[in-house]
Amino acid sequence: MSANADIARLFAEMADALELLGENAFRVNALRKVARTAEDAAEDLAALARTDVKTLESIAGIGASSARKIVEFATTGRMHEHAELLAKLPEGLMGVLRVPGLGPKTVKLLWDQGGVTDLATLKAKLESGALEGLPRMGAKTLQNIRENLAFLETAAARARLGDALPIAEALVAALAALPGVKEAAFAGSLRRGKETIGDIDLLVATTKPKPVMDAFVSRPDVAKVLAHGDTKSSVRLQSGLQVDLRAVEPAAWGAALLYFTGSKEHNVLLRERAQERRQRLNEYGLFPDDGQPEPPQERGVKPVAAATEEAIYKALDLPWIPPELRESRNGLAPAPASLIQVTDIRRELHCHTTASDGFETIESIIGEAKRRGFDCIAITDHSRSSAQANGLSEERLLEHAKAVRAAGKRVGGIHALAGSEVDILADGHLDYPDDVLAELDWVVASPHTALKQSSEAATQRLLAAIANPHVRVIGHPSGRIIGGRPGLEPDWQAVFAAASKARVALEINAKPMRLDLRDQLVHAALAAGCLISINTDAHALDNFDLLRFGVTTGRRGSLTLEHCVNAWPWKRFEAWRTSRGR
Ligand code: DGT
Ligand code: CA
Ligand code: CA
Ligand code: ZN
Repeated sequence: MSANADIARLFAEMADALELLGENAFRVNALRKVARTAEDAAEDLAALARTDVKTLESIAGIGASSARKIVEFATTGRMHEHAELLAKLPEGLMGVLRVPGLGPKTVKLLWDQGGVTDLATLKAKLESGALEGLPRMGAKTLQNIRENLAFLETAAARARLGDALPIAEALVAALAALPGVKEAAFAGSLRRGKETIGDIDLLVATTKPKPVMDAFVSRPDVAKVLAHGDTKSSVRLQSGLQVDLRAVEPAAWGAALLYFTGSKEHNVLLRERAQERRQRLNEYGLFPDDGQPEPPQERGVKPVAAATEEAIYKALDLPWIPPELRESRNGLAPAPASLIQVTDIRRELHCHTTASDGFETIESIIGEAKRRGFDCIAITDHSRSSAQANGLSEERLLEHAKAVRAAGKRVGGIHALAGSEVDILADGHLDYPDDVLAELDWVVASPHTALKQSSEAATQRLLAAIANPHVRVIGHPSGRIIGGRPGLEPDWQAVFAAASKARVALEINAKPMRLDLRDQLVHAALAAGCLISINTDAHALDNFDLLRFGVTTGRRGSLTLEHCVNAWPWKRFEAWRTSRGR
């Protein structure tokens, strides 16, 4: 999976570089096609490159020359053409492409005619007015670039949970397999499930840390060793992620895991609680406080608890607190009894097929939902205004609904709902008239365009969608892309009050680039009495694996089974689904 993502990134960067260099569009498009193919490929392309080049070459979109590049990457971890292409550009120019809304064409113009070579020169020239008067660079465009650059700066350098977690899991598995390693885990914001993480914090328990540190810093995916000590090391991976590794004594494992999981605010609250009870908590354990200034572990004081997190919380008269709830907004409150878990989810209520922009047939995606043990799947292809996503006309929609019901019967053993992800247009109207929506079993309504409208307009827009009696879920309510665009900023309290009253669920879209609603808003929505629906918005079969990111976001918002419509017993779900609009 993650090798495919690397391959996709390298090809996309080569396409961008060629475009910046003014190369012909055919080569650029061919490379982009390989990037998309690699991103969506179900099979591990690097593994295929090592074992079966013929099959690799025969995949649509990958020709002999691309296959050769993938083989080089699979065997050496490099792609020399990529390096050569990037060397032809000013070092920071590719970074300018990270500004939302700036594509290769515009960046080429800024470079050729405006002398922009990196983010710093872009910023300086925007401020000095040097870019005014360039072709296609009106005052409004320049102002947009300014705003997007500011957004990039605030979002800078943090990795998405969905990118970091698989990498951390692979690192933990590799560390756990080393001789003498008793425990290995990731900690920090990643363990708390934050939507973006600054760096990966890894922890191992071992009595012989040095060989573990040596093995860690000499991994092939390490681009730079930032620190290499006996119990502490830090590296930068080729993907750009920073990883910190600490080794601790097995007897202090729980105390270290607790400390390095954070949050800092949670640690402070725990230390204060320990102090009130004449105890001292640090990364080595919970100790009796004997008033001596020197750290207790250095004086051979025996800890009250240290080996597990559970033991430390218990010694502080607290239940174990799940990492997702160790944020300042929760204080030291215990987790709700039925905090949502991945295994609670019984159905997927938002997915796409080849009828719009998905990659799977109706039957194949229903089959996958069944294999995963779901009792129901709602097929929700895009509506007519989403032309770029091949949205369905009214006629196609009604045919499609028939096909969904027929496919559901053929697969059997699972409820297949014929639905739609209907666009909420900028003014709040839905993209199909009510009499068409009334023909469907299920309606998710989502904003896709006009995501920069005013807060007032956004509020009216979402309220109008909630008021429609056919709508059961508002999909990705803000439309934000993490690190990409901020999305709608309505009066959320007004939206939550209306959704709660109308019993319309708000979605947590589990796609790691969305996680929308975000955790704080889930928390606020629940406080207002809202229902929540967690969906992967699957476009491909392995997209169902993204569910855990949505569940983590729900947990961070204290979502319980009772408030999640995907977790309800079937009868309760059905009663709710059919309770309006018909
Ligand atoms: P990040 O990496 O910015 O997404 O956020 P964290 O929470 O992973 O922070 P990081 O990597 O700086 O440190 C990992 C954990 O280690 C942090 O959550 C709590 C603990 N920690 C680090 N420095 C301190 C500190 O100065 N005081 C306390 N109490 N805890 C700390
Ligand atoms: Ca961290
Ligand atoms: Ca760190
Ligand atoms: Zn959508």
